[in-house]
Amino acid sequence: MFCDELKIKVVAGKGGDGCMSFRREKFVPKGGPDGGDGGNGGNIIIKVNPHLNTLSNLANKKIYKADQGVRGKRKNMHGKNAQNLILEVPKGTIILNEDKSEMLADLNKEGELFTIAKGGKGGMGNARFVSSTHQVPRFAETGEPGEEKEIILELKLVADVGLIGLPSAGKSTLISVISNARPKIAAYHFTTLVPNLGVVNMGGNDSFVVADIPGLIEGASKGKGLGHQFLKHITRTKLLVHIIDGFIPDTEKNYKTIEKELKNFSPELAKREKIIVINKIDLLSDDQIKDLTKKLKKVAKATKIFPISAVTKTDLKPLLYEISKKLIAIKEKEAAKPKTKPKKEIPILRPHLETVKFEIEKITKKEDHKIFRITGKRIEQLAIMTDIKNPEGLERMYHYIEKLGIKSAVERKGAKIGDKIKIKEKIIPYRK
Ligand SMILES: Nc1nc2c(ncn2[C@@H]2O[C@H](COP(=O)(O)OP(=O)(O)OP(=O)(O)O)[C@@H](O)[C@H]2O)c(=O)[nH]1
Ligand SMILES: [Mg+2]
Repeated sequence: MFCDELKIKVVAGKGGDGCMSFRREKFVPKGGPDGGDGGNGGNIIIKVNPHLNTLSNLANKKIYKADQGVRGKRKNMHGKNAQNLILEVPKGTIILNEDKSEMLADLNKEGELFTIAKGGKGGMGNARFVSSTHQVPRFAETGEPGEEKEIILELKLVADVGLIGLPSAGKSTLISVISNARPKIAAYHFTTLVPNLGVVNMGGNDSFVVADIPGLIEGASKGKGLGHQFLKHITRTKLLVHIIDGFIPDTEKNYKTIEKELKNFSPELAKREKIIVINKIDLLSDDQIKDLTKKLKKVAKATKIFPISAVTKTDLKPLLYEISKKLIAIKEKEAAKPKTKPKKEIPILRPHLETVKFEIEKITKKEDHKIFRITGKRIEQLAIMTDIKNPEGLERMYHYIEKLGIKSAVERKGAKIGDKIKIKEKIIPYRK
């Protein structure tokens, strides 16, 4: 299956809850707190796999969830961090937000990693809350939820093979019979107006992407016809396949026309490896095919020519095998070239949480019972991870409300007893 756009939901793992427990040993009547921390939830990471050509390996699921961190345990045992969930995509994948208004990543390099959803932090166990003034904390944090978002993956296909030729040579017909592309085909020139891309599956992991561009004519490199605007699309291809209509006269001249246009457009492109194909052999006699093959070998200085019929699907296999073989050889040659410093995979670090930033918004106008909504990464995270029904949890929130400067900030806005502070879904009465 071919797939170049996909909408998925990614849900990173929740952090494991911290544990609340007290040492219980024989002959020790009152042991100290020994609840361990929960493990971090798994991140969701997108990774470029250079062997993939489509997004179809991710198309069978709508939601991808990473595992949760394991809960902390007694005896100060830390819960295990969850494994990251790695989603593999082809090179040239871009990641967009749900409504495509923002591009989140543009993945072009082999092995490139991008953390799309961060796992939640594990909650701290009660052993962590011991202080000189607080010897027996009866409170542990809950694990932080993992990030979740809807995203769109889009594949900007980079073609391996470019089909070139005069108008009506049969380029679109060929791509329609060898790949998943279904372009318009017709008996008039310039049927193809924009490039078509198709993936040819050779079985197993072997596949390649073919680009069919509008026909080229004499003067194309100077802007005649349509093809020249699209020649740039094939400058990144590894291999060109020149399709020649065997049924029309002047085969050699037609061949040279295209060669000249390529050279004029880019001498470098003209030197690209090429396979020459004579199409429409269903309309030719064996002698005519032989004769054309001979002529083309000479003019193109080629050792092999591939006579085919795209319409009757005659002799397509040898052509496809040759393309695949050449591509493999080209890729191997490229891989053997000394690379500029091998890149190590970048380890994913938990980003440092922002410290003191928060914002206040008065959300009720009533003078008697004002509600101040507080937003800010750190304070929201604390609110999510703290059970305020637990009196010690509530005390902890008051501690941070004061420490992060929220208390004095709401006071400056006229906070009085009876007013409330809302952080995420939690409502905490203001106190002096
Ligand atoms: N008899 C025969 N006709 C073919 C063959 N391949 C293509 N054609 C016909 O040739 C005409 C042009 O085919 P297209 O595939 O649209 O040609 P194209 O090279 O994409 O043309 P442009 O998009 O205009 O550049 C159509 O009428 C096809 O049916 C073939 O192998 N044999
Ligand atoms: Mg076409």
